[in-house]
Amino acid sequence: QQASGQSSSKPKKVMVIGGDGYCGWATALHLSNKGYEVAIVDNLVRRLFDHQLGLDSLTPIASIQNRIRRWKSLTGKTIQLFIGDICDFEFLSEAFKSFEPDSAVHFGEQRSAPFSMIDRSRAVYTQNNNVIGTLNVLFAMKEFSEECHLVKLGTMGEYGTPNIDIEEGFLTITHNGRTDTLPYPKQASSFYHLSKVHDSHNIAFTCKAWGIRATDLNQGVVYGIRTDETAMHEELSNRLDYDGIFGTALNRFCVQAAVGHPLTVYGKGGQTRGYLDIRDTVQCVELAIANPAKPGEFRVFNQFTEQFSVNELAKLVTAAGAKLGLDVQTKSVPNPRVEAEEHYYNAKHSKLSELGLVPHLLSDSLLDSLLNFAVQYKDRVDTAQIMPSVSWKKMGAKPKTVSV
Ligand code: NAD
Ligand code: USQ
Repeated sequence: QQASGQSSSKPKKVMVIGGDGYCGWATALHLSNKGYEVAIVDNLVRRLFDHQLGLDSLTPIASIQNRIRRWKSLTGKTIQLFIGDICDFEFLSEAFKSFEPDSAVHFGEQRSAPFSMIDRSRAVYTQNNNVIGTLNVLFAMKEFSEECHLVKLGTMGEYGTPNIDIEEGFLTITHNGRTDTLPYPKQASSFYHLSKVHDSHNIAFTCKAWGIRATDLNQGVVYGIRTDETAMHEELSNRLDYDGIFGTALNRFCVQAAVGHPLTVYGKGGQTRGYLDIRDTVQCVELAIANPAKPGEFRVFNQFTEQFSVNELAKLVTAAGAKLGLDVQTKSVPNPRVEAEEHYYNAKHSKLSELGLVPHLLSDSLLDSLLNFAVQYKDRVDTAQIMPSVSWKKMGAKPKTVSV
């Protein structure tokens, strides 16, 4: 098992698509630190969404250029930067030809379920951006980097919440006396989550048809803020979303606790998902790169470390808050989504552990540090952004504008 980009004579080259985002920035720095030669590809559209919707990260974030300059001045390591849209095939082709990646890690998608459910145009944007972007990456690999390994961020939400155990990508079924191993059934519950299902099908097909090598990382909900590298300097700081559109469950609850807002449990709160620390996101991606899929192989890893229901998360944050002297309340909010609120959930996640993942489990100390971080930046919180504003049932074709 190759542990770092430096162990062969020439450093391995990794293209991090979406490298200015939450998971991508932490991963780009981690891989650069481990000796990989890294290039970030990003069109900065995530920063544009913030401007358009009046949102902001809890933490102040430097421009991508300043981030990369700071990294170079601290470590002497260069990260190349390609600013552009992967839906523009000419741009993507030039980036592939110029950088010649050994691996492409693809984080570069519209990743919010609520964003994809705002209105028709956001639903169409999400599926267009995600499905066409991924198709372009597959074509660029076929044309210019046939040996390149695609590490694609999928989501646990592709599986939905079936009443049987969730396997890692494939299910062996016996039907009318015959047995086959087939893709695990997909039951996504937003236009965003569905875009990932479409991506998975396109990737699986091109592995078969063209011999592409790919790993689909079905990631759970990510929490946390600091990694060893982003903690090195405030200009390397990662973003942390807490708003009702881009904020995810545990990160939101910690910020809510810090500002004295009741924790927003949607509906009955039995919604159970897989979760992982952002320090494990970067570790999992590194493991996938260091142990690539074979030509023609379509691998699926379930990338999370623990399962929690929303009620369990609320209890954990309440207890951690009490230790810091915070009086944390919880409020059941009418669920803006259409999803099961009480259900069976047992998802396998052994393949990354078999490759050597040593997880950072959600502990009291971690919750304390996340909460402390939220308290440190609480003056930056716009409490008007906390309540959910996007309804799965009420979305329509009419463009939704945001009023102040
Ligand atoms: P993010 O929105 O913070 O980052 C995505 C980045 O991709 C942004 O910098 C954006 O500008 C860029 N991007 C989007 N479309 C692009 C395009 N067409 N061309 C070039 N760049 C583009 O999201 P994130 O939280 O870092 O998530 C990264 C990936 O991981 C996504 O694919 C997401 O679906 C997946 N994921 C995230 C989580 C989570 O909890 N954050 C959980 C599971 C899976
Ligand atoms: N939830 C609440 N209260 C909140 C926020 C969320 O009860 O304030 C509930 C939601 O209803 C849902 C669950 O918590 O049942 C998770 O919601 P989320 O917003 O944390 O996560 P989700 O919308 O599923 O999306 C996030 C990322 C996405 C990624 C996905 C992984 O934004 O990119 O694909 O997590 S997974 O959930 O495994 O599909």
